[in-house]
Amino acid sequence: MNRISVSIIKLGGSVITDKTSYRKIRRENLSKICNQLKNVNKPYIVIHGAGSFGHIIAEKHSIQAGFEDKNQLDGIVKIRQDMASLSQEVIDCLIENNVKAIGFQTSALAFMTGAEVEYFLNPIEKSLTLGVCPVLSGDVLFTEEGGFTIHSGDSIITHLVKHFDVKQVIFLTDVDGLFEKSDDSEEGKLVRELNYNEFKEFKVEEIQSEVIDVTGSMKGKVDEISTLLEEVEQVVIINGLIPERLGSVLKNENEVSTIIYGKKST
Ligand code: IP8
Repeated sequence: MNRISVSIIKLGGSVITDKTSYRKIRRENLSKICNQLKNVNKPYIVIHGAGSFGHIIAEKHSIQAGFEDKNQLDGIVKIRQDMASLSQEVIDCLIENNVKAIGFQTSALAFMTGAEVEYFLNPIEKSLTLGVCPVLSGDVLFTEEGGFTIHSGDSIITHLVKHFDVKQVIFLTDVDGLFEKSDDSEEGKLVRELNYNEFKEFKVEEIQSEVIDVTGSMKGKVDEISTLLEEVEQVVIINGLIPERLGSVLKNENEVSTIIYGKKST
């Protein structure tokens, strides 16, 4: 079977929302990011994180623990409502920038049984072949055993790379890339490039953060990237608070970032 070649752009929750303030969008930054996507003429999927539209309520109602009591249902209803409005903001902004974007509700396309997430990807595949950009987000998934669980945007990517021929995954985060501890300074040093084997040995320096993230911030991301590298040619981590960097990466220009090469590129 011929797999569709595609790139994936993950808009981290911290670059499109203020994670410390419930339901607060970083509107100006979102708009600048969407502007960078204006004239991209290769197929790509946009996935966005939940930021303060998901993580705050998820933690309050212990959604990641699965169903424990009926009070949690108010939590999942609220998260779905909030995520729908965040996704709509992202989609509207993309459309304003001439991107033919259509939103897909992740929890309506996927269901979890045991550790396996089963997706119905035909609509995504068809939209890509027609030249439409699918937009998905982290979500609360229904599950066979636990009732429900949090499914992060990064986990969606891990699944999509098995189905599509993903050339490049670009993560927009609130830092310049991956940092490693250096002996001669207190601050970590930005790592510009890593190959597959170097990444396996890499110990990320977690930047301390006060914000609530039920899916595990940079450490969680590093674990997901590890899996992605089995399939993907290249993973790029950039600072999405400096949106022009996205434009440069899309044009293959040298930019402040961390580039990690996948197994197939070794
Ligand atoms: O922000 C989390 O997705 P992420 C999804 O990509 C929810 O980790 C609903 C908290």
